[in-house]
Amino acid sequence: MVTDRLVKIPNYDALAKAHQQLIEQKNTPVAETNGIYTRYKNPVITAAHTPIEWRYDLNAATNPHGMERIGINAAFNAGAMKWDDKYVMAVRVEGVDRKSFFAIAESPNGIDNFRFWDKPCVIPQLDDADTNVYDMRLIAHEDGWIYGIFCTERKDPNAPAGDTSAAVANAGIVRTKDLINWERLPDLVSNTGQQRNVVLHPEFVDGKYALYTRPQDGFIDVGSGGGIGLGFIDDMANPVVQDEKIIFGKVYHTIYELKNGLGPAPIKTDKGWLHMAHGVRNTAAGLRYTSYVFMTDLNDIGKVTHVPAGYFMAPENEERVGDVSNVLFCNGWIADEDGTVYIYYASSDTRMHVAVSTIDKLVDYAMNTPEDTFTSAGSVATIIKMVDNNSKFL
Ligand code: M1P
Repeated sequence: MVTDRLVKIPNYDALAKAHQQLIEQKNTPVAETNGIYTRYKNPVITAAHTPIEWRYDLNAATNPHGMERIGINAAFNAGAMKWDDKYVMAVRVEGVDRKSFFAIAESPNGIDNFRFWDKPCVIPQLDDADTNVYDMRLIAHEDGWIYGIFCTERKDPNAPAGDTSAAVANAGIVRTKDLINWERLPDLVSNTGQQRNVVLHPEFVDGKYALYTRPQDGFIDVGSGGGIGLGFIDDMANPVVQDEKIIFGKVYHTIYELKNGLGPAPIKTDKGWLHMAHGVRNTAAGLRYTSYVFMTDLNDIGKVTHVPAGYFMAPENEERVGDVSNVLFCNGWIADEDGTVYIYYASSDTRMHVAVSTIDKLVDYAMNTPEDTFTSAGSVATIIKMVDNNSKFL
């Protein structure tokens, strides 16, 4: 009996070796630190981390030139959580076809060796199918489910004829017990036209689910809307937001002048809830995205208690350049049992990085960094106060 012998593409061994080397590359902290966090040298996930078998037809009979058949453009804006003693991210992987999807990558130590699971996540579709999905926040809720809240984007049905870019963004919701099987729930129902950067609070508040929102008038522009909102939901299977109120608005001449949005779900500390968000301002070179930190009251989660002035992290060096340059975006962090916090951030809509801090340091930063005075003279007064206080040490 004659059987076809399976032969792998000729470049497979070289591809596999390079891929393995990339994944196993040891990451090291960079020397410079502001005392608040330490960046790590290498990006933790890039497009090149995606498995070879997602991209290459490995059969030499059907791919004699060993060509890449499915191109991956970027891997960024990942939600994160600790799962089964591993550091996992739900990564926004974007193909060269511009479609984003989610894929889980895990690491044994949180700083390197991130490896994608075998296949991307299969997100069940509603009657109104998603055109594009992105920026999942992973939240282990006290109800026992892990929720994935993400942006679902569809073509604007009211776009004028010929307008092929107008879109509508809303929050899509899935839940899982194993990060493999995802149950799709209805999309968020809120009073505003569009929503992005929606995040679930990890605990019930007066028996309700609490949701951080970011209402917006248009797809890119938040318009007269915007700011970080807080609303409540009785049942995640019927996600109608009630009592949505803005708890952190846009402010003139700040890093969140144009728009802002919550990053990951907040971390509970004994001093309050620690939040990471992003702020956007416009410049002659386009939009600039930086991250910032604030705290809310432990018992009144709508009450902002501490807001350090300015950004927490801004894109630096190579981070400044990518598909959408000058963007630093964080929607995932992990607080470990020993108080270490792994901050996963994307640079320029292209790749993922990690910076490491601790809950103590982040709380100290949030509570003791001077607040914005909103004027140059105020900034000068803040510095002079510091200098005067320091004079006894000089
Ligand atoms: O391109 C920068 C970011 O733009 C959007 O964020 P926001 O809704 O806050 O403006 C999102 O598309 C995000 O994915 C992207 O990183």
